[in-house]
Amino acid sequence: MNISFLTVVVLLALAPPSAKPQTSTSAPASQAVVLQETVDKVLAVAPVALPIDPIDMARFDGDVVVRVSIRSAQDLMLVNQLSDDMWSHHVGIGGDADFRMSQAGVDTLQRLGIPYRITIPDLQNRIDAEQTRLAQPMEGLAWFSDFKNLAAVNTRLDEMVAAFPNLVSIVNAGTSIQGRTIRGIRISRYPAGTVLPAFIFTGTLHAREWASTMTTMWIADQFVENNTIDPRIAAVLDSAEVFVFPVQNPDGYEYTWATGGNRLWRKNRRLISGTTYGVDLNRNWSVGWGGSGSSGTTSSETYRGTVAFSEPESVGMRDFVIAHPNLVGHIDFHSYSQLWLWPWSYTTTLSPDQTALAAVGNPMKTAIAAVNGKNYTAGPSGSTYGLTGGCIDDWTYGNQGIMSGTIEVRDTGTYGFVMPTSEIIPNAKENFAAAMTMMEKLLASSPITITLAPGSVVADNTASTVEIQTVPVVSTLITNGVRLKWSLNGGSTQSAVMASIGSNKYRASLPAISCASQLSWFVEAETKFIITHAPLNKPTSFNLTSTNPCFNPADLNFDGTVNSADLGLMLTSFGVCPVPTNCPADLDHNGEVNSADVGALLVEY
Ligand code: 0X9
Ligand code: ZN
Repeated sequence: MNISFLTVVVLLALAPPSAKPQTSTSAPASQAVVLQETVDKVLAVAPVALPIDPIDMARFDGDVVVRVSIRSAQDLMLVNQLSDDMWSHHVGIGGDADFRMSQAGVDTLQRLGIPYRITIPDLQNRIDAEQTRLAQPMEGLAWFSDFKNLAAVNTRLDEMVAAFPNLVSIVNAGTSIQGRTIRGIRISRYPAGTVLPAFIFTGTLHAREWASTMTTMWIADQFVENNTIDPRIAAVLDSAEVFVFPVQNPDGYEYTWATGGNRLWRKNRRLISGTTYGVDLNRNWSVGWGGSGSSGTTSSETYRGTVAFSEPESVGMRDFVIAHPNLVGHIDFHSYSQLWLWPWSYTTTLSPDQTALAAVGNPMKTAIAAVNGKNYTAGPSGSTYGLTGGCIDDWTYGNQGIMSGTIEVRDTGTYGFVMPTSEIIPNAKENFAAAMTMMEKLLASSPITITLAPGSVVADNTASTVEIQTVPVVSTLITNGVRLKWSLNGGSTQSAVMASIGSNKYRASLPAISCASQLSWFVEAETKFIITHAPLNKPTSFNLTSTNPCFNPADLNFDGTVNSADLGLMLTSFGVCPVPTNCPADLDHNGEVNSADVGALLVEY
């Protein structure tokens, strides 16, 4: 189990020759680049056969979790040789990271003088205690009193549908590599396909992160159970639909529960070769795929796969998201570390929407703290956490324009992945608050308020002017993003870009409508993250019905019908008789006033 400095020197000598040498004269920025390259290089080195426990082992007797202070690339390389299971994937020089390793590995840290602190001295005991507890009957206990396996999650989703069939329906995002359906629910008061903003909350991309399963299930549960009781939930459901996928990695999750499985499994369950399994489903997405913080080594916990979207689980989720272009917000829940990370995660460069992301992200952090006083660190992932290429949230944001990010839920390492049950509900509640805040902020970011030009939108037979004023809140409008939309007598929807007239005001015309016509219209304003409608974010319109009767030029007295009174009026105007009511309109004396009388009149004149 000893690792000598000679080994380190040999490993360094084996490093790819293309790696840039570190120079002491580099500017800080390029130093950071060199450090990152060194980190990547270290992680790219295939683990050498050291006598440490393989990750596939079902038991972890003698292993501890240790928080190591990574002072240099050499520290990182050494620790990576002592552990192939980094618990907090926060790889940064000058920071701390948690690793599972054997006691012998810890002794080596000690000998090498690398600062460390044992955070979980009795890992297997904790897993054993969890297994014993989970083996007890749970009937009669509240659902959130303990963690739940895949079957129980699925049953719960089905129960939600059964209890609220008009609100909840099952949706799915394809099939895992072992053939399990990736199941979720849709929560909405409106029929599927209704155009309104949507949110998606996802969990358990990493199998062992059980707290993320419970967090997403709690969000689903709150939205279903309290859909009318809680006014904030009711308000969101008035304007939006919500999707929840609690387990995106069903095979991996099942494996963390199964006899013969592994409580600490992270990846999916693709058989790669021999006894090597698994692709990291949070390194398999196309934005930043293959970048820093991912590995090309099949046995690595961050193995990215052979190509972006090589895995059916990521394909299924990708296709679900693509099929729902109305999605405006996404949170992918992980554990642990108490972080709220928004894009980008593949680069430290700030996203062009950093202002908007922070305008929603900082209140989310505040909302979390308001529940139980927990302080989550919030910020752009690349600089807050470290680089991780190929993650789901970079894709939902970068490819789909969805406001997204990753929440690492409780805790900060005292328990890690094996969390006591007493943490389930407090953790879920504070993260529900984060989700709620994202939804409310986005929905309230409606960039438009309506101010109609005086006297507009009432005239028959003349075009009507609609004038609105925008109030950008979260992000700015896209080009030609303010549009007037209408439909005449239920026909197809027409659209006109509203012209900017200054002072955040926009104007466009509705077509003239004549008698007995109906015009439905609304205004939409599109920003990067959301399309808002006026009136409201609902599938409703303003309606304009012609107030005038249909005009017939023969209806000379405008009473709505053409009759002898109109003919009398005509005769009067031609001077036939002075008073219309006494005028002998029955010119041919056949007993009725009709077109023959008009003919007689024309003959005479
Ligand atoms: O490494 C990961 O995938 C996440 N950490 S975890 O310990 N749950 O594995 C962090 C992802 C951070 N990057 C993004 N914001 N995507
Ligand atoms: Zn994770």
